[in-house]
Amino acid sequence: VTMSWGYAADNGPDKWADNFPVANGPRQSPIDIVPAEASYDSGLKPLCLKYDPSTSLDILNNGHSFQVTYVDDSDSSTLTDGPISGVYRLKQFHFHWGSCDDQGSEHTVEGTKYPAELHLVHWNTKYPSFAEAASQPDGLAVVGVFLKVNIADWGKQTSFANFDPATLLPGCLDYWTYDGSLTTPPLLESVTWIVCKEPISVSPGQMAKFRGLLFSCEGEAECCMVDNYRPPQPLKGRSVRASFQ
Ligand code: 1SD
Ligand code: ZN
Repeated sequence: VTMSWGYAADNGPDKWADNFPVANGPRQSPIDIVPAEASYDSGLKPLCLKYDPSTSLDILNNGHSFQVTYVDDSDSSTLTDGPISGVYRLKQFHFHWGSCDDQGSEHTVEGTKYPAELHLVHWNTKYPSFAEAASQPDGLAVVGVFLKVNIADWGKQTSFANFDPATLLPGCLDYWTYDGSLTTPPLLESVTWIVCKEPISVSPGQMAKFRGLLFSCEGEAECCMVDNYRPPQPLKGRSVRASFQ
């Protein structure tokens, strides 16, 4: 029986290359974003995100995060423009977070870690399915949004039916973009990353709920789902572009 990947010492990011050699490939994610090294590209369009809340399907603990899945058999929830061409459909969103507020994001900004990072995963409809898109260099586009903890929002709660992912976006959609990979095995180098400059706010109570989720299955020793992030990977000569000056 081969051990499956995770975030512990014996199966975490440092071990992923044993089973997924592309872990050391030329366009791995996440990265540390150094704003001063990013080049402003006036040709980058604003992001166009059109989400239909009625297409949210389910919420699932997949053993390494929790994700909300969307119906993706038509162009009902899409990402267009920004750095990409064509139409990308929303497949799911999920989060990565830390055991404390000092860590948890995958991307970092000049070494600064945020407590959590949201990923909205989209696939290029020039391919027949998510699975086929996931292995193409222009197959996926993931919008990353940093979360910061805001004490003032403690205790705020909202309903979950018809969940509109647009409510998770920051007010300003300025972004950095670069060519990268999935941040979890199989680490496929198929992702156009779009990382929003502006974080969204989350309450301490909400972070506590993230940290109360479990990696472990029913009947196993309880193991809290925390620190489910991959650290920054080498840039290897890639350029990071900014949509803003
Ligand atoms: O971690 C997710 C993983 O759960 C899955 O959604 C994958 C896409 O198949 O994407 C990665 S990530 O690169 O968006 N973190
Ligand atoms: Zn992710």
